[in-house]
Amino acid sequence: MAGRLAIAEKKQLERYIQSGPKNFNLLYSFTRNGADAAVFHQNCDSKGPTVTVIYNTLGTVYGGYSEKSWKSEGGVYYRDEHAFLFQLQQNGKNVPAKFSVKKPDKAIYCHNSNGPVFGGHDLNTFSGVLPVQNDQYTTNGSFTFGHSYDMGGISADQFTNKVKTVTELEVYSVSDLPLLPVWREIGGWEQQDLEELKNEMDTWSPPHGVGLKLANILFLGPVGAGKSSFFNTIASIFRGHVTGQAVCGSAEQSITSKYRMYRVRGSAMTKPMKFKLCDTRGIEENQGIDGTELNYLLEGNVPNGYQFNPSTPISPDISGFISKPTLNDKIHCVCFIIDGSTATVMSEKMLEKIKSLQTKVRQKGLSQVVLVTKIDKVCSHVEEDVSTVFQSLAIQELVDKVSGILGVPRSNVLPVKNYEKELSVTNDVSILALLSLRQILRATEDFMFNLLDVLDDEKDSESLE
Ligand SMILES: Nc1nc2c(ncn2[C@@H]2O[C@H](COP(=O)(O)OP(=O)(O)OP(=O)(O)O)[C@@H](O)[C@H]2O)c(=O)[nH]1
Ligand SMILES: [Mg+2]
Repeated sequence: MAGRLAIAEKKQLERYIQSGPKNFNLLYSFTRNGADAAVFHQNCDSKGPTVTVIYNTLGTVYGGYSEKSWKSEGGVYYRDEHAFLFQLQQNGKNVPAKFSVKKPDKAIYCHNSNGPVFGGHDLNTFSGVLPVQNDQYTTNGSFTFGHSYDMGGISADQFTNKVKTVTELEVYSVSDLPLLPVWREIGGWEQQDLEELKNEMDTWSPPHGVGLKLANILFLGPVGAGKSSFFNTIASIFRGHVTGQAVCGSAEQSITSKYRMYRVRGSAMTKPMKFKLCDTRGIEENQGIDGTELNYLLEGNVPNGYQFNPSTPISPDISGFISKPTLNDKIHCVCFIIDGSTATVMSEKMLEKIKSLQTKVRQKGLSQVVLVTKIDKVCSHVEEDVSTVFQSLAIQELVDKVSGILGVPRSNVLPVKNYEKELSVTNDVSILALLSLRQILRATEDFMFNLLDVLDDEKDSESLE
């Protein structure tokens, strides 16, 4: 069981702990092990640095960190200059705050009949065994915030909403996150590797004989996943500087409102490459592209520049509807784009919607790949240095999970970091994006080779007649 702490919250705690990327391993939780101080000690004693996280019934998340081990004592304080209390959420909103220890001699208090206790006693979580009712625990602890920790003017009431009912208490051990041996081999991260990849994309064309001038690749994915940013990333690589040709941003509803079949080229003077990247409006739980609309997109009925309209779904009545699309108008590969920092906590409804779109894509015999974006938000190693991506345990686990959730082979689940805040292009970001594009084009070729087989079979049977 992974615990409730979200990826972004772990990263926030990592920043507070301040000594590089961390691994959080769940040792104990109320819901898994029961609210019992003896079990807390069995699971958490002598485990080194830990973080305790409390989730109250009003959506406030708070707790404490200490690098000193918990112990079953009769009541002993341990010194820790690096201990702190923290708040991550207040009433369901992200309000992160760190409260450093001011009396390090009293950083934590170990008693065999108590759960985690910070300070003397700023945060005394619980003692003995707590009953559970309707999945809630009423703690018997106490709060004397400000005694051993500097609360910066925050009152105990603000910290805890004055309630002692909690839905969960978790204790994670915290350790340095090492880099793994490379788990996915790629060429390299040098300028020469980048040039080779660029050249491969530049000279790519549909297989001879299939009757296609270029490939159409459709981007599909939830609002804000990074679809438009991925196009911008690819365009930036070939232009040599970061461009914002496709409008991106963050909003509850899709920023992209038009269907755009983008070409990629080095400059206005150079020839475009032989594929188009087709950007769509984001998928939402209750609106956005559905099965019928996807069908029109896949069949090539929708004109470039079509203005998506949530209240009027795509139909043959829309302006510019292509009623007799040729093979060159159709989509040849679908690329699902998913936000890596929220992929594992996607709502059931969103997941159902994506799966139903995937089924449609499979029924058409089209290839599909999954791009997992925002990997800089998933692993601090990657945030610092993108070329560590295939040595990151967090990214490896993410790829495995997304592959399982969406039923796509791991080789077609591709981690990417888009250009978003950068002003200039870098080899590592560009190479990772082009590796994904290469895999997308290979998947596109798979579909085209299948088409070629059909065409050849037809020719053979004609020649026999
Ligand atoms: N940190 C980080 N941010 C990213 C990444 N990719 C995209 N973003 C940010 O995520 C936000 C949404 O990106 P968009 O490209 O507009 O997402 P979209 O999928 O096109 O969204 P809609 O058009 O609204 O459906 C923007 O603020 C981007 O800057 C990434 O790899 N890392
Ligand atoms: Mg967009």
